[in-house]
Amino acid sequence: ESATYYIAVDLGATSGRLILALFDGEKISTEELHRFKHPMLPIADHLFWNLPGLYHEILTGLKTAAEKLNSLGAKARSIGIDTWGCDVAYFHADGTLAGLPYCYRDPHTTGAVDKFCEDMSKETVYGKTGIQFMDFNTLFQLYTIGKDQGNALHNSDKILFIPDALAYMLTGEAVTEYTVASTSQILNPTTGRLDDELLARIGLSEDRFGKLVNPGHRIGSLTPAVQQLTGLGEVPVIAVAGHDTASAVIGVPAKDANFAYLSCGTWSLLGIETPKPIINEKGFAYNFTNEGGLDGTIRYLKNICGMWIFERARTELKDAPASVADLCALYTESDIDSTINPDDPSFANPASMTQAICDYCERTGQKVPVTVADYVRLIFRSLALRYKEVLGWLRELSPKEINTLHVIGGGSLNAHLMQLTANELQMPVVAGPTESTALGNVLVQLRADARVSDLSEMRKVAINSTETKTYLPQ
Ligand code: LRH
Repeated sequence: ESATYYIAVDLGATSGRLILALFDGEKISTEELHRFKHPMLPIADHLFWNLPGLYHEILTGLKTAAEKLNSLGAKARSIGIDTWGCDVAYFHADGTLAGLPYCYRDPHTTGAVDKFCEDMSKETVYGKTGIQFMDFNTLFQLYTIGKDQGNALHNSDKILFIPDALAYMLTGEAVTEYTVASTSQILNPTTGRLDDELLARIGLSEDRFGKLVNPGHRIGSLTPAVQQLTGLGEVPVIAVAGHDTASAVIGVPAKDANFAYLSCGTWSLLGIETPKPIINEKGFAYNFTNEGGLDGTIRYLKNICGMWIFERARTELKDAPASVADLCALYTESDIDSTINPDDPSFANPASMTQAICDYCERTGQKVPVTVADYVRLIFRSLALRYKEVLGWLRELSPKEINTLHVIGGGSLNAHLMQLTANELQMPVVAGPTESTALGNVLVQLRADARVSDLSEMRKVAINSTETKTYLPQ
């Protein structure tokens, strides 16, 4: 069969990219067409996302895609968008934006879980949603801003998750894609629907959201204005697994079911894929989450604060090598034994990350890092130790045996972290692909285009499309 092209828009919390993918019937090859940073914007004492700016970057990338495709004499079969989870955008009935989306790192939700749960117990909320408690979950964001009057939430017609918001701007069609809705803590994974009682608690009803759709749904075509501006023509936008972590898990090049994954980017998401939700007391106590995946699968996982700490710290370290590889190589030049708990709230968004690390070490009676190498070693060791702890819990909770860890995302390139992780976990670590999120995005588009069938066939394509590196425990 002939080769077909797809466009993946993949937005992480610090940078975004547009990828042109070619499927030859066996494997996907990708080319990055556009990459951009998108910092959080401090406005009026809050942190916001520049959604119009993101939209503009997407249009720029789509234009580049059109030029590239024209030069190849080819057309794109579809476009898919995935982004980080939990945040939402507000729209007026006429399709215009009602204010900027709050960024999940805005501290306005600090303490929101406890406040919300004064009226509905944590057990009840967990029983309904199976979602780990984090103050920034959509439920608590909407609860927090709902208490103030006169803001975008109250003044708007529709509430859309970020991937759906961008698809809406491109097509004029409003949907709520299931995987991104699943991480909001408003959706019930057993019924697969938004929970009426939780919605009532935040004074909202289902009709404020888009129509709930599954990954693979055709949202609509680019609007005539977007077609003209980009030169792309009438290309459909497909609801892929809009939550980036869901797309990343689809892209895991796994040969059998007995694997855990670690999606290693700004966050480290460590978990397994299960056929149905696991909602029990132990999972509640360990604060594990049941997010939705493809075809009713569940991503049973835990959020670990990941490369965020490293990325933030490196911008503050004088004399730090500019290249990540050179920076990581410093690992062996320190022998500091201090470690931090990456999930300590003090690392969520401190004014200075290096200061927060030093304060933590002092508080816990450990040696304070001094050199750049100290920071590198301290951060990597702390992450590997946390992975070990969380994997131990996962093994207690998992209905299946876990014998391999697949690490996907940018962090999989970090050889020291991968080897440390294999050593701590005493398990083989299969690293790669780095762009599994974009791969998962494209795989769902392939299926919507009837070029692959089920998840196991999609994983075969993922294997064909990926080079991995295996780290054995030492
Ligand atoms: C990773 C991620 C994660 C969410 C967080 C807000 O990018 O989507 O799954 O919990 O961002």
